[in-house]
Amino acid sequence: LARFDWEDPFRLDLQLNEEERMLRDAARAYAQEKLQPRVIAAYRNEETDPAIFREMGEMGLLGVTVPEEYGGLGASYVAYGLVAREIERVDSGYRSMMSVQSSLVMYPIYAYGSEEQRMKYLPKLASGEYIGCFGLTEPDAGSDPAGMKTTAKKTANGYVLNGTKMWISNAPFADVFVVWAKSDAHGGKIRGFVLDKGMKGLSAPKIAGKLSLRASVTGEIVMDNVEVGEDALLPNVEGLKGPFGCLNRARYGIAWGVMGSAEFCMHAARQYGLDRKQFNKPLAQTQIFQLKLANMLTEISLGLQACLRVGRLLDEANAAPEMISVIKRNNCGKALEIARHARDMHGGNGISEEFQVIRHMVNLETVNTYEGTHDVHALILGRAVTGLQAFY
Ligand code: TGC
Ligand code: FAD
Repeated sequence: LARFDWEDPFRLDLQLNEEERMLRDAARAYAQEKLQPRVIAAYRNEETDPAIFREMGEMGLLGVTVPEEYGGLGASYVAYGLVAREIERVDSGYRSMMSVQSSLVMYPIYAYGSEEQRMKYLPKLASGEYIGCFGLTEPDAGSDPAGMKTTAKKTANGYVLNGTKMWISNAPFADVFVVWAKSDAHGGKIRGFVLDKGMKGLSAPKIAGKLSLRASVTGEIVMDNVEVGEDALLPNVEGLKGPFGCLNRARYGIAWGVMGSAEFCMHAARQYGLDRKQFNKPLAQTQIFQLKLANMLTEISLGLQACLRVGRLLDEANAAPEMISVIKRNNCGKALEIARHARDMHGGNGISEEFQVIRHMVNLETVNTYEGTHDVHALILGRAVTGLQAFY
């Protein structure tokens, strides 16, 4: 009879290649040895250590899928997903830092940039010497990015940018800003621009007081007549498909990442239930506790298999955005539910920072919202099923 391993129910490990396993193990070792010891204080104090980018860069964890000639590893999307899972096992905010840098900054510069832009930015983003951020959302344009107000006006030598981006991960300490604006020289179409820290009129104030994702810094991007040359324009994409091409990859990574967070919560709840006795027996020996663990195990194993399938299709350049909506939406929703149950299963201890489940739970509220809310992904899928769009 085949042996059942509750930590790897469908033997995901056997479905990976050697390179993927090695990268997963390196990411796990880094996350557990370097990130886990600092996360509780970082979260409590709402502090983000920018040195984390250098550390991740040294480990090869930034821009995993970007070709080696630009400083990446040229590894698979499955490998990228495995990295996200290991980092988010510690904290969604740390995964956020990694996925913004990899999917939302390095990917567009690689996919839409000129050779000069690639050479200028990618190796330093891969090493973590540069920190990047991605500005799409605005105060009045979140789920509906087509409603953005940021403009790029043509000048003799380039463009002048005006507008405000809101809720931007990494922005306060970013060196490189990938921002999206409506360009008058391109018929009002959305175009991408790469801005550098220190440009006149560019600032990125921190948004303080977040009660979720506190280990990852978030800010605004304020552009007040920022003058850039023609070389700041990403030449090879026009329209919303530019930012959405990046979001496809980041959303895919999130689907893996939240499974790491859910696994942490499940494992913590299991151990707590084995250790703690009430009514003269371990909590883990009660039917309701076991039902919750069985549900967690089921959702995590199904979620991971779905990620692997979509990852393989991405690696074959055969993944439709709707597939990514299925896994981003479902895995975030299930991870949030798992974290809420794990919090409850810890009783009073569940609200303490020491047991960590409440931090995962509160983080997952953000992850369920950003990169397309749970309901926005339902509408993307509803549109695919019916052929009718229900957004407007
Ligand atoms: P729609 O008419 O559907 O499409 C406009 C154009 O875009 C193309 N397109 C896509 N291309 C590639 N991939 C996709 N997933 C695409 N989805 C759409 C589409 O083909 C079309 O192209 P063209 O050439 O015909 O012009 O656009 P819409 O305005 O109706 O969009 C509706 C909706 C709701 C689907 C979309 O706006 C949406 O997804 N909203 C959610 C916004 C969002 O996800 N924001 C994320 C901001 S970044 C972030 O949160 C980072 S947090 C990261 C972290 O810290 O980890
Ligand atoms: P809204 O769009 O106002 O949505 C509010 C509610 O209305 C939601 O429940 C939504 O599902 C619902 N809703 C909206 N439209 C419809 C509809 N048509 N039908 C039914 N219900 C609808 N953005 C970036 O560009 N870069 C980043 O790096 C980044 N990082 C972030 C980090 C954090 C910590 C957070 C919280 C957000 C970040 N975001 C970032 C922004 C994020 O992508 C947006 O918050 C998200 O897309 C939702 O937009 P919104 O907040 O404006 O909410």
